[in-house]
Amino acid sequence: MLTLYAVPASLYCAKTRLCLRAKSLVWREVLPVGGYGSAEYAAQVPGGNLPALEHEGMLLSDSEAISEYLEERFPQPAMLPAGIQDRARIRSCSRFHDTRLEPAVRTLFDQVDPSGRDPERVALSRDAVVLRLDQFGQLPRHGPLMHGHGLTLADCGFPITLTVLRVLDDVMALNLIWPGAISNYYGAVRDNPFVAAELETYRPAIRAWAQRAAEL
Ligand SMILES: N[C@@H](CCC(=O)N[C@@H](CS)C(=O)NCC(=O)O)C(=O)O
Repeated sequence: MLTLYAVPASLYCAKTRLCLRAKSLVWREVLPVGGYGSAEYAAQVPGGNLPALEHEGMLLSDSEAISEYLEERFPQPAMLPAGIQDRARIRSCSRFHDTRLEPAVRTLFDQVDPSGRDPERVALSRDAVVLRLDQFGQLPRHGPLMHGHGLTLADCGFPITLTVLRVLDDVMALNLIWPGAISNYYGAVRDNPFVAAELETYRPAIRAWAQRAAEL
């Protein structure tokens, strides 16, 4: 049995859920013991971060480590290409998501509430997001998705973060203009049935979070 520790509005939990869906796995989803940020959960998962996956007596955290574990433990359908260099490229793109794009988007989170918003910080965050979107548009992509037409490990984080960005843009009126390559990618990846299924539940969760934070 696979157990996913997750909360509905968490971006990295949605990324991991998408990987589970793409592998057609069955999993049980539970809230972190004692609640998000609790000492009980931190005692169970050092660092206290979400998501975490429990499987066959092992508890693993970090979405990237979890994805790679799922790929090795459940190799079909493959979510890494066959060639060594293509596999490396996909891993590199996925790391770009986790270490470049998403952290830039995350700097907007504490600015959603208009009562505590600092226009200078929003402008800096917006510039950082624009830079990362531009860089994302230049990543080597071999097909409409990161590699061909099927989902790879690198296609799990981007559709989630782009959806979060759309919601934030809407709530905070950021007026972002995406590079054409990103709009094309987002259109193509949302056509994937696993992405569509995940976004059907994730989009309302992140929208509700943003609207609550903005007190709309
Ligand atoms: N690199 C980690 C990042 C995970 C992450 O930032 N998770 C957030 C929820 S979306 C979290 O747990 N934040 C609270 C914390 O780190 O204590 C991953 O890929 O799993």
